[in-house]
Amino acid sequence: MDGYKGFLGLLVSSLLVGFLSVIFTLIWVLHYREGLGWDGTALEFNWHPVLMVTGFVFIQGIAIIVYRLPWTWKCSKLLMKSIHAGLHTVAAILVIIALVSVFDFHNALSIPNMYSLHSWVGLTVVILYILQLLLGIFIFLLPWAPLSLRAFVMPMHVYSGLLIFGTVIAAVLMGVTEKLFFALSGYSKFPPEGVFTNTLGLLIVVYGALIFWIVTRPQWQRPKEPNS
Ligand code: ASC
Repeated sequence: MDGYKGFLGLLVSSLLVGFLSVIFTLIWVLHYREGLGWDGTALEFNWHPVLMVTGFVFIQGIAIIVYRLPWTWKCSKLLMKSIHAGLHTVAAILVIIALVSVFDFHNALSIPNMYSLHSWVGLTVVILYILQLLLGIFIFLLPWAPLSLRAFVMPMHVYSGLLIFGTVIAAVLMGVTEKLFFALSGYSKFPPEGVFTNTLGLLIVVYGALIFWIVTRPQWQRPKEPNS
């Protein structure tokens, strides 16, 4: 177990930064904004950042690195695949609720949908995420696909997964920026909400950087079993 201590340190750091991102998002909407609700007002919109950061950033990041946890290497591959797919499924459900909240809010206030770059990148990556999840379940989790097909698709699955995760982070940063320009009249005057929310954006970038580092270290990959 090469570099186990280093792995633990990075794992704990990434979980802390990811969790802190969720807490910061909650403080943002509960303290600086109007709070949470489900009534077509800004309270309903506020679920959008909370659920996106929780599901699309934090939970997706954990789902990406589950195979890297050395103490799971003795667990069955099928169990680990189920946890990987299960966490991505939970994230996808939160993401869909987050989308409903923003469309609901727009429609209630007759705000146009899908005009911003944030919404184009965001919706594209949601569609890709759901496709990636369904393809992953059918090709890797269910027992029908032949090994040759799995081996062929695996590099694309890994590449797409990381591309999606990175693009989600870009979309979140655009969304945060967009919201601050809408909501703050004096963003350029360094108001506390602006500084706090810029910090949230940086935390999310650091979380992405840590997850990307963990998942790309060859020594922390689950040892490959023959015929799997
Ligand atoms: C799987 C699985 C793997 C890969 C491999 C293809 O379903 O458990 O380790 O696909 O077979 O590279």
